[in-house]
Amino acid sequence: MEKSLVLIKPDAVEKNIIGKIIDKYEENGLKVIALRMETISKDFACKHYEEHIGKSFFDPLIAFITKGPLCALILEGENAIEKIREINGSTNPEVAEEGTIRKLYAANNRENCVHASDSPKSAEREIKLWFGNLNL
Ligand code: 3AN
Repeated sequence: MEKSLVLIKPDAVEKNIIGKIIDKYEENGLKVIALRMETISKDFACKHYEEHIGKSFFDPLIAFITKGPLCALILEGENAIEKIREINGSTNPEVAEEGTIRKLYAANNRENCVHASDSPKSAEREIKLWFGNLNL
């Protein structure tokens, strides 16, 4: 069984679609094993997105991800990391596959509703960052 860190970003919380998004994961056999909701600080957001420091979209990304409450979840399942990224769809909703979360609900490539770990290494780092206090 594999674990991945998922964020339901502030745009999705604002749109009242937390339930619809979690439903997509659950109906694809993924299990929610941890969940928290909060508005994160800029410092914490920079740690989460540290691989993007220096990129042109970094500052607006930090402003966006800290603008209101988000949900952080750990999902578990077979092949969870790849499966979740398929369910989420491409970063840019215009090119995302039909039926994916981003195709259905995302406004653009910044306000794109969800984040998910992109590799086992980033899943380990992100789970420790967000849920390091849990004994999983
Ligand atoms: P993904 O979340 O699809 O793995 P990353 O890791 O390349 O995408 O980018 C992290 C986040 O940065 C994206 N989810 C999105 O919110 C934002 N982002 C990525 N590329 C752009 C871009 N070209 N313009 C604006 N925001 C972007």
